[in-house]
Amino acid sequence: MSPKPKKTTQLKHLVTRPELSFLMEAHNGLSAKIAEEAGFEGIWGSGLSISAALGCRDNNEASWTQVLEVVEFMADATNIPILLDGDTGYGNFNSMRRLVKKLEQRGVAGVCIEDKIFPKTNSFIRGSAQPLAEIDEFAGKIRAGKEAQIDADFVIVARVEAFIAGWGLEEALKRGEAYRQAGADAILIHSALRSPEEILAFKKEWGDRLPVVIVPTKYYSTPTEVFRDAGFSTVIWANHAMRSAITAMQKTVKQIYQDQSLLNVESEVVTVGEVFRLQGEAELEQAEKLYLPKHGKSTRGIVLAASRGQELGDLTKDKPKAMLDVKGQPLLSHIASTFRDAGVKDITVVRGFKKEAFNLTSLTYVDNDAYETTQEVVSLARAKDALSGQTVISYGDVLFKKYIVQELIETTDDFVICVDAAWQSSRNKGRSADFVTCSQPSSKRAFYEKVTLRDFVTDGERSDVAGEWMGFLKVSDAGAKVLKATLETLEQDDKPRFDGMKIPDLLRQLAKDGHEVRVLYTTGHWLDVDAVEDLVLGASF
Ligand code: SPV
Ligand code: MG
Repeated sequence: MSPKPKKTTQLKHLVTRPELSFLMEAHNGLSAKIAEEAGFEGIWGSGLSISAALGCRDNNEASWTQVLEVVEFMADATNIPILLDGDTGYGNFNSMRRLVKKLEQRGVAGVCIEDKIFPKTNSFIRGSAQPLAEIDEFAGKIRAGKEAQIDADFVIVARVEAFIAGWGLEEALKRGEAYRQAGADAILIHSALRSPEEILAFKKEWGDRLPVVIVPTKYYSTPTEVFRDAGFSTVIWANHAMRSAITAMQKTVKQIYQDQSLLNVESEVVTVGEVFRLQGEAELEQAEKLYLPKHGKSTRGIVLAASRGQELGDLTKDKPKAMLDVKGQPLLSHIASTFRDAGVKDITVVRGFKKEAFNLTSLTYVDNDAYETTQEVVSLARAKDALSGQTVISYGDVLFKKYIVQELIETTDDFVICVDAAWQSSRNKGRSADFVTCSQPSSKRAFYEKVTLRDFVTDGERSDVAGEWMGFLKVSDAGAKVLKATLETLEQDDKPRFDGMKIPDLLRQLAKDGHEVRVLYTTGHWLDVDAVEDLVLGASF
């Protein structure tokens, strides 16, 4: 398929081709798009409609640059040409030159100017009282416009208002001819009569000197065949998108006002889905896939929150540790929002003890109903469906800063854990914690080289301890597949062992199976909630 010609060339063709063409009024990006979707080949940027939509009169109350802004939105929203109703050109020949230049820059294919005096009044309001421009002055404006255009196909239509002002056929023809000689691409002959007699008389005398454009707003009952037979070039349906919008808006708004309810209007209006479609939402969704960084968006989160948290005594009698209040919100809610801030939106929580206490929405829940007789690995296995693509696994009782998750996401290794190198000052030092030995301790060198996990140890006093595991495991897409398969094998081969496994046991198993577990050193900025005072401390997160 050959590419569509530029908009100026399209408009020039519509106006000059022998076959009758139609321009549909639009007054903003949305109505322009609707006109295009209906099948129209071109748009009339109506001065009346644009001003009405802006809430002002068709008397150049909206400045020409404000009109320019509107018409730019229309041009951006569509692929068909726009002929702007440029009123009188908003000033003299110099204003016209600048107008043409700016319209070309903003993708508008042509402009129609009328031979009245700035500021103009709509032709249907006291038309006969409206002064017309001097012929020479107006012809000079056309010449200036034609000479200002850079694109040879930019269209300038000269609108003759002689009939509107009550000056008759002879004056209309005289003006049309002067404007033709000044270089206009077409003549728009306007009439406020209920019958087409004036425009038909004009066309008969005019012949084919230049294409003739008409606006049958007042003589709307004339069959279109009459225009076709008379050899007109273009029919402009000048204000019907704007008028139909008014009808619809008045009806809907009145109904809502009366009812104080949306019930009677919902089925009468388009869905918001249709609004999104017209706005091109689908294209944006595709583009996001192409251009947005993948890591955050496509990373899932799994939070293991099945255990009660016995160590907290009566506090966890009726709800699990993950649902205990920290600064007015459950611990889990803090965890979820940190995940989300880091770009992890799809979060699955494994519930167990008092699962009915989990009342946070927009999280996916899966259950480990055997939470009393099983350990963390079984809980993780219950979230197997969520284990696809890059995934960050954490506990439901650990608070942390978002950069920790972001750093995990940015690594490409298949298995990555976070280790706190400042474990000497950890609150967990005297408690049972998961200390690790690694391929090398945290140091400047470790920043540049890959550090891997050797083993988990419980004795924090050992000289080879490199830090404390913070409870995070990130798996890559490939890592998630390995992990899933490992969970399945473990469950099948040795169910009692499987039931008793904690995440460090699983990591050991992975290492035993020959998978490298990468270590990311950080210092602090996380909190394992194991005691009442931790809940108070958590408020600073
Ligand atoms: C417009 O649509 O703004 C026009 C056509 O200029 S008319 O309102 O008929 O004058
Ligand atoms: Mg107008």
